[in-house]
Amino acid sequence: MYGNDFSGEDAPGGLLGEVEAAEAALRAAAERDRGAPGQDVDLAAYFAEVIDADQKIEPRDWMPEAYRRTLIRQIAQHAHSEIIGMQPEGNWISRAPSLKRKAILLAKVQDEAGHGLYLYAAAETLGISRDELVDLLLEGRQKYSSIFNYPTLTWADVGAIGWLVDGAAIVNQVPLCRCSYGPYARAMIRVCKEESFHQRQGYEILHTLAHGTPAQKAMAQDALDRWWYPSLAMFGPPDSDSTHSAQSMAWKIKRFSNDELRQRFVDMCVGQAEVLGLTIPDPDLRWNDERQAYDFTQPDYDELMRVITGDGPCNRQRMEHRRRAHAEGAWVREAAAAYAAKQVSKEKVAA
Ligand code: FAQ
Repeated sequence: MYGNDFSGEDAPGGLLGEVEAAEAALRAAAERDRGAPGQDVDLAAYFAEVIDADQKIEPRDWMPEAYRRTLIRQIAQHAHSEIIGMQPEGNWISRAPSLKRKAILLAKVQDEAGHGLYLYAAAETLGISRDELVDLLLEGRQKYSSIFNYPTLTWADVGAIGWLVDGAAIVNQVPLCRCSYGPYARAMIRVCKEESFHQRQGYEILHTLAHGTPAQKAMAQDALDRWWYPSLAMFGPPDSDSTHSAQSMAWKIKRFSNDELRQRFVDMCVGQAEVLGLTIPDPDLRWNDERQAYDFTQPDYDELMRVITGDGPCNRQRMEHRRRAHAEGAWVREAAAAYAAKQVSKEKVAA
């Protein structure tokens, strides 16, 4: 067992096997494409039929306004999370313990920027611009994942983020590869393949520390102690308090509930922690034979709500940094726009 190499029962090859199966299903759905509806078709009924048949809604298709708004909310929140998520890890680029570790971390943080880009592009297909989305984040009108409001205090935290945060992200995102909205599903396939690699690099950092000196092992354990519950909280409020789950599942945007995915994550981590020789900080964690799953202590959902509403340990710092980076990058955007305009006018002259 290494990183996310565990045998899943749902698909051969574990989570990556599921991504491949989702990719094949996506291709098959495209081949069965029903094309645009005829002129006299009831558009709402056609939308429901496409969802029922497990085909994809594409940007050209009619969709209920609430479906469009839900997708913009979720995809934008996801995109913002990737971009803000660069900060806690970026904090360690200059302090990584070796050149090799530095190069790997640099590449990983750069990948997160790429994920943000795919996701903003997917959201743009819903009729909102990237500039508008960025403004909504900067004005505090859209969210990003709670997890990125926790500080990275030691190098082991970079390992814990890879193992637990990327691990939770994959468990949450593999089902999104089967999301009913085509551009989001396609973006997720690519993101999941890369996240899987990220998870392994984090696991490898922790494995090295956990098998190093007693001080290194203690540092790894301390990181697990601090990141475990915030990682469980990433899956969102419990099903009983989840505002959007029922509708999102009916539309096949979400395929599993928050609690189902949280359980799946815990079940995946237990064996991996054993291989690391680290202890998950939950005295009530134990196998339940009847449920064929682990019983575990839930995260503190009041803390989750505090962090979501802006009162986590690093919310202000993260947003201040994002606003500063956005302002300092204005000249780059202006230069790129001026260059693009110049190219267009050159092409016009040549035509
Ligand atoms: N943080 O009704 P639900 C990553 C909000 S990417 C903040 O259950 P839903 C990669 C929720 O928006 C991590 N807010 O909502 C990486 C809603 O608020 P609203 C991001 C949260 O949408 C790794 C309210 O609570 N991943 O880590 C959170 O059905 C390393 C009620 O909740 C995604 O975004 C939270 N944890 O389910 C990058 C995946 N949980 O809008 C760098 C896509 C809930 O009504 C380094 N998103 N809320 O005011 C999803 O799957 C879903 O949106 C959920 C929430 C599952 C997060």
